[in-house]
Amino acid sequence: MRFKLKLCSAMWLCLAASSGAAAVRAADAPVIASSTKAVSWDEHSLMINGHREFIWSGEFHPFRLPDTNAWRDVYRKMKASGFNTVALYFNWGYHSPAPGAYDFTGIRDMDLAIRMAEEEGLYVIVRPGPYINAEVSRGGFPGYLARQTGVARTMAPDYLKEADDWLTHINAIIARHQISRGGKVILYQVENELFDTSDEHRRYMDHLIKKARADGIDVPLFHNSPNSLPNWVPQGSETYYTVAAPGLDLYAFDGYPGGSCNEKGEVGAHNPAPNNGIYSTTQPQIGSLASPKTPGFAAEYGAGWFDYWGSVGNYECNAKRLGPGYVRTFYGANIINRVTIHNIYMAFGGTSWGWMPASVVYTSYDYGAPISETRQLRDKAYTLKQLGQFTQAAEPLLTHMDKAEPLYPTSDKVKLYHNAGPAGHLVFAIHEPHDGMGDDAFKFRLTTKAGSYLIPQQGTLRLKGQDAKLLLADYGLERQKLVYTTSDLQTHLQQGATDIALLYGRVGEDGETVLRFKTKPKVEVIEGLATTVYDAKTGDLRLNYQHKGLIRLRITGDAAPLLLLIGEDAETQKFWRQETDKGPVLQRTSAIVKGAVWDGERLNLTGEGQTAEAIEVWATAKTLTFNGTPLDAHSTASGSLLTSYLAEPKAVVLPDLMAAQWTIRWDSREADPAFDDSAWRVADLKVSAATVPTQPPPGQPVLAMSDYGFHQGDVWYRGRLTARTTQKKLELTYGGGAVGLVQVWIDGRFVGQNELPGGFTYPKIPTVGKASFDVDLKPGTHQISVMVRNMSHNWDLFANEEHKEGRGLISASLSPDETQRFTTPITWKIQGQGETMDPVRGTFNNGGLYGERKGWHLPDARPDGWTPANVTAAPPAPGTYWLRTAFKLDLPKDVDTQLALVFGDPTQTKTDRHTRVLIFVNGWHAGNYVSNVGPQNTFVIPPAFLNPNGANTIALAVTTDGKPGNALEGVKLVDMRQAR
Ligand code: IPT
Repeated sequence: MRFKLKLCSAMWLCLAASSGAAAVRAADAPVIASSTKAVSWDEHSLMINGHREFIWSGEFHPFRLPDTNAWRDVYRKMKASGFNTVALYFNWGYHSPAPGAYDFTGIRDMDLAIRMAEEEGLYVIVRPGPYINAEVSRGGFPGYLARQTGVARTMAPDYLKEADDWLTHINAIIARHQISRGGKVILYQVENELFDTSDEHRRYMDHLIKKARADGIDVPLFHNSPNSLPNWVPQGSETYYTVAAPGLDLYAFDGYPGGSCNEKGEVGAHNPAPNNGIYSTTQPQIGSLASPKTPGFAAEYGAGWFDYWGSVGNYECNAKRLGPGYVRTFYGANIINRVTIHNIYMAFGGTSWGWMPASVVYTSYDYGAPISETRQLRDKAYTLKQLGQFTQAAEPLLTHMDKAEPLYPTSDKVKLYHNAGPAGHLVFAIHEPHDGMGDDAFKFRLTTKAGSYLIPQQGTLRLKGQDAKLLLADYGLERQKLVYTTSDLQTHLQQGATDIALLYGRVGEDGETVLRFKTKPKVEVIEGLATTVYDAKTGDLRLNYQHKGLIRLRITGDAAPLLLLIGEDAETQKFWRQETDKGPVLQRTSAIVKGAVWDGERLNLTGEGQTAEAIEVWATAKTLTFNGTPLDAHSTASGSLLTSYLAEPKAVVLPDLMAAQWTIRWDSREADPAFDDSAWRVADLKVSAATVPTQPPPGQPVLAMSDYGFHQGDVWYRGRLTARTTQKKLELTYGGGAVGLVQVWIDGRFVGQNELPGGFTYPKIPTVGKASFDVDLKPGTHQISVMVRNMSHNWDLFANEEHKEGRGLISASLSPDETQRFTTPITWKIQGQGETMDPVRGTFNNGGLYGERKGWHLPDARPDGWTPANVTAAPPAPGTYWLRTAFKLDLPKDVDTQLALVFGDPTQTKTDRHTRVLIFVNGWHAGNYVSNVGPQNTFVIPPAFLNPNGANTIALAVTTDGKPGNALEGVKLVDMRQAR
């Protein structure tokens, strides 16, 4: 059967796929014994070494942060924000420039990427492909696959040979980090979003599953079904709708139901949060219902969205659309739907530097994620922290609960979901419909072992705007009995004799919390306002309050004394929690606390602050330090230590690049008829491995760059021809990706250029262009030079070989005029960036510009041949010229200073200048600027690209048609973020 995607958000996916295959029953392949005991599961949750765990994960791509120190910063910020797991894609093409050649050193050290996550206390979900999509060029395939005739992601022998080689390499690294061998890798993803479930793809999946097992992968295997489709479930769970993959252990789905901002940069109407598990009512059923014996598992759940060339710059907007309200409603819905393995995409997006980005995106992959490209925590990171701490504190309940009696709110604008398990009850309150934005007050009757209540008994319980609440009842709050609360729980812990609990709610909203005591407890209000009523008959202590500031109560009853902290969001979002050798510790500060380690009685905190910050610490410590600085603390009535930390980031003095000495050097030498191309490869292939639309026309040689082993950036062609009659028309077909460019010279004269537009890829924007030039070639021999800027290769989302669409020239026809189509034969030579790589910076760093081939981008490029320049002066000629400057930095030590390069006016997303720049910082290709397309003109420089205390170089390869109006705008070095 075939079914259309019904569940898609308002995105390009809706246009896309339908399942191609019949539902499969038994498969031909034998079932392979699944995981070792280290990771087991049932329908409720994963169990790690027998212990139920709520997997609260975020996605991170080490290849988008070419700075191994910064990896640790991201991991620590993730941990601090409440994540207990990181999911990592590995990008095959990033490691392998040529068949059989692999590099896992330096920034490509994936053993280190996993090891660091382990050191920071995160579980690891690995996603090695071979195909990953991820908005990277060719979806992670190496360039050389574009030379293969076998169809990728099938059993084609040429493809499988290389795919297996990749897996052998990456699996060896993964295998030794598995939890079964003392590491923290708990789950392994096979392939990525294989929409089509044809027999061929099932054989391919089966092959990959067996390959993983043969390589020693013993943790559970899963596949991420696109768009919540119920495909690729474990064998035995297949239904009329679903396709099984024998040997897969878990079913997982991907979903981006939150949508994205519109083309005008407006947040737009919110989508309703779907039920992705036990409350799903859609057919086919998704989430835990598609696979009733495995835990609900969101392998990717939107935490932002990518942005495209020519947009209005939507990252900040997407961060807002998928902001705190989205986090509470959509992720909250997942929690009540028992999605207990929850990975958000992305936790930190990063930078698609060099030629890494796929055609659908530009350099910044900020994604509107909770951790921005500058490694700043956005608002929603703090909402995620509240939820993350909750999933860990309430883990026994969340990982073992089932649907309980339906609840009926007094308002039909509110919907309540009710789960219960051995550890208590969970009520999820959300608007009805789920995208409701009203101000809806409600009450509801809840009956648990602890009694039957009309909630709230006093004050108002409401949902206002995009909001949802996760409410607990009949719940063991450490040594206390919680009857119910209309506040959300953030965390609870024990410190010696004392229990501490942290509750929160929207500012100004009423809250009601009922605790149970045998005898009347003593209630001290340390700070804030709360009323208490004790009912000796029931033993209920009812607290009523407004969520405003931070209320502090000490309640001393028959169990341990309880410090109850109840705050508005902004207050409880300042709380950080770490697990230490001596149990959990808690801090309250607007600085970020990333770690807490004991040294005897001294607690050493690490983190980062941006201003002077108060720090309040709950720990049985005598003394405190923060980043090594001793803190002068005094104890408070709340049983905490209060101190302050002077973050005091020193003002950074950055060089004014516009006042610096620049030099210039001409690049496009290949345009000169006298240029020596004797060493270049003759373009003489007859058949291209490129997909059909980009085959050369009959009689012409293959020109597509990949067939000659050139894979990214700029590629040059030099042709020779003899015209019998006057030639009037030159027509070129070229593959450039979104925003691609072709420039043409004949006999040394510039003929013109053609640019492909930016835009959103689905519905598809052109990635192959046609350019037509009027020429006037008299009979005789001529020389023609063509430069194609290949902005990137397509992905292969639908496994249809799109990644092989040709790049560079596809065809070139020179004819006497429009009507006479006889084409003068041209013999071509080609030159570009081959299947080699800069041993440090990698294969995506460079294309094939003359200057790149000669190393002009490198910091040690020789000064001869460069002359003094004015950066904003008119371009010397059509083509490419280089601008270079050297500057010194003296950044303060132990301050994390994040710099960026800004072109022109950062408040404008595009200009009318047709100016393009390849940006090199100390030889590292930091990004691509296209002034007339935009939106990006601020380029975050990964810290490791810079020498913070010493000499640095910037080299800009500027490409224009030579018109004075297309001169480069100014360029500045700016400080984006400082923390110490
Ligand atoms: C899903 C991919 O698995 C992931 O690699 C990335 O491309 C993400 O989308 C979008 O950023 S594909 C899914 C949306 C069909």
